[in-house]
Amino acid sequence: MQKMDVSQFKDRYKKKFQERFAFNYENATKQEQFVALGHLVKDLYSSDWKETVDTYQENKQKQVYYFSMEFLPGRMLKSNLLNLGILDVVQEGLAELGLDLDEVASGEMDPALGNGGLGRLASCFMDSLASTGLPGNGNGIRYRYGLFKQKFIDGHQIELPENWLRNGNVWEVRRENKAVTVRFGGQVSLEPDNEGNMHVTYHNTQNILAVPYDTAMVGYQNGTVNNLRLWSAEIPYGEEYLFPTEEERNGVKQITEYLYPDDSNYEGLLLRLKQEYFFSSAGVQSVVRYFKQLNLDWSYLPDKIAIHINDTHPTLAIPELMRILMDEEGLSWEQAWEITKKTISYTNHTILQEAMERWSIDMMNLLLPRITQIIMEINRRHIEKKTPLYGEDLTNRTAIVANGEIKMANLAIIGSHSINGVAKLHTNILINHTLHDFYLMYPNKFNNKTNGVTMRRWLQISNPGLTDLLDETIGTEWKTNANDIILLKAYAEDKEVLARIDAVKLENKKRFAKYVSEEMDIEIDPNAIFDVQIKRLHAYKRQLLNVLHILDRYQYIKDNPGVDIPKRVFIFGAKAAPSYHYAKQIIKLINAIAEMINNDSSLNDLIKVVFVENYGVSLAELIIPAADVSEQISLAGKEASGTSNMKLMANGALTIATMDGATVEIYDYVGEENIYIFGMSNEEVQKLNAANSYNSREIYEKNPAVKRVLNMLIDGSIPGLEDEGQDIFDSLVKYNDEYYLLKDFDSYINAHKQIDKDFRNRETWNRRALLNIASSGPFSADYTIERYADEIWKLGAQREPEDL
Ligand code: 26M
Repeated sequence: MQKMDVSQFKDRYKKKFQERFAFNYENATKQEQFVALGHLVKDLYSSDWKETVDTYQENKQKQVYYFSMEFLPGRMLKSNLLNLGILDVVQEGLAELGLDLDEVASGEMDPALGNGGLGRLASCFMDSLASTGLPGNGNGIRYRYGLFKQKFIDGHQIELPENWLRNGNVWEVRRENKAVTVRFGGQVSLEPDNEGNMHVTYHNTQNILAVPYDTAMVGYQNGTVNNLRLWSAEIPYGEEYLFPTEEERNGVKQITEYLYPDDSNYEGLLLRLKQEYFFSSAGVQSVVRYFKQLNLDWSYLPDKIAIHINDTHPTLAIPELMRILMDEEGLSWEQAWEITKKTISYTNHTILQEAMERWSIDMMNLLLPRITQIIMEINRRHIEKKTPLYGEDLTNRTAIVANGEIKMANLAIIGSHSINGVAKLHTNILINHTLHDFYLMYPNKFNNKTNGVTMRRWLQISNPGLTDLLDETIGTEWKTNANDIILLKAYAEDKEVLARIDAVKLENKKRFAKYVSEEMDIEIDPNAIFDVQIKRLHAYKRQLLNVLHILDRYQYIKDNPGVDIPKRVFIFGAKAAPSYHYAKQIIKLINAIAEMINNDSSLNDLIKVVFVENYGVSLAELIIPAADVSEQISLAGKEASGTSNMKLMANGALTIATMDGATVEIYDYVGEENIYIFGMSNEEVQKLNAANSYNSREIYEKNPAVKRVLNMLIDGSIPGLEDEGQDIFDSLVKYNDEYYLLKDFDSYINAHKQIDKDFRNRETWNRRALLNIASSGPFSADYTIERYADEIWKLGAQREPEDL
């Protein structure tokens, strides 16, 4: 891309605005100001976009297709400006035009096409693929409505539709000429032709058009612009008559209408299955169509294409690739199977049994008869081949089909060449526990790829103050080589740098405090400890343990008026799945204690509770740079990785945590003096599970602090609670506290007491913050993606026809 100076930018912007809106930018809304800028930016990368795609094809480079049901890209304006290397020019140019970049940027909708960690990871990976210059494409669904917009009414979560396309979408390009047909329902028959080859014919299928919308994924100042392809379901042109009723027409639109808002609990719903097949099939078809243009023998497909499936949601890509290779391209089962396994790889993101996808065979058979046949045959051959080698018991435990259901994880493992976990601990649990049977069969398929985050969005864009500090102390190499951030360690004793770290944090806290004051009408002191827990609401993540600490602290302050401890602001951001009753009760509880505490002047502002509404990527960018303390307090063994832990660390927050997920690796890098570890380890949890001896009521009876705090839930101390107090109390006392909160209570409280002490010593605290920032380099998604590329996708070394 050609460089552009400030005055050139101003001219182009004025012209662009005039072209699009035919009036002056000064009188426009920020949405309009954004749209004009977005189109200008798109002009700037469009030739690189085309060139990147053409180059991959001309060089016949191996490409990876990242299939994900969810993407959470966040607003793209600043990211594109940064990656194009014109963030400063545009900021300055807009300022000279009397506009503020942040204001204009807020005119963009934040596409919430994902639930949480899994979707955000997919978007970090897209950024890293482009920024490391790797040929990687996204494949997903263009949901008409994103994840619901969260409102609090009387402290309860209310879900509103999120019409993110309301003002159009400047970044996407509709590519009707690349549309494909996806078939549902009907019957299949297998008939031999004259030469005795079997032919599959379909009858009475419902044919749906999958139309791709492409979005550029701009690499960091390297000229690479990759593609994210999201599919939308439509009635095929000229076939409207086949969908005569309103209901039938709606049925088509329905497929890509909205994102399922649940990220922890699987429900076998037909529409969800339609979504999964829809984008898997469309993606595989478009990949195969591309491969055919290369004019190579089918056996080269795995040398040119890697398909990665993000959790089991796109697993139907496996039988779909089999179907196309056999039924449409005439390959034998054996040929198709070898190619499919070599092409596909799979990431597991959870060990929670309730989140494992299983589909009823009957439902699958009605919706996808041919795909079901293929899955049954994969299963039959698997059992036939493995039983003599591993015996009946082990083999049957790995069966894809059991009890009238199809187990998607089993299909994903058997039909791929690689399965990875997302943190060392998680992978070890998969190997030794959850998927041990498969490990015995396929030890070489298993590998770990610890998650990472893009430091461009999560440091450069969201924390410009810290970015400047880094540039001025250690130079700018860290921006392309995140491990260089370790150079900051040399400044651990530099009082000036430590004071600057403090000053940057304070500025970020003021920025967030301003938001809280304006949007929530709560005044918080920027000098208080900002203690942050931001993640989906789930019992295993133990937001409730955080609440118990707050209530304990509340009691302590009530008992000791005028006590001298640092002020704390407890900051929560969390959405609950709409059907997750218990999680919604916790939301109500947090809002109720916020109401109680924030309005109690006798507390002298020593505690405040801020529960932001509608937490998502944009709010994360505001909160994370302002955090002093990062809460990563899941029950050990339950959080596969976590990624907010990495973002918060890179922004200088100190972590209070159990030894779970990738937080274990944060501990390894930053060292025990610079992190607050508490609670049971995974081994201790396993032992306690096995012993079957846990008795939460006994802790309640014997530990006075626990008793006092829990009693607050049921004795009317917290105004505004209805059933929630009793239900939550019962979950902890009567139903034996499934996630062992009470067991970890004391050590959690003690860790927080240590934080109070340590925060007082500003220099020591700032040094620890510095060491956290300096140790965050290994969590750059650039490294994660390079390991995927080298070890799973083999994007570098590929077999060429002449190598044979
Ligand atoms: C499944 C079936 C039906 C409807 C929805 C789902 C579903 C959607 C999302 C299930 C799980 C989903 O996401 C799980 C997830 O986000 N897992 C998180 O992945 C992160 C990235 O690897 C990890 O850091 C988190 O620890 C893990 O909880």
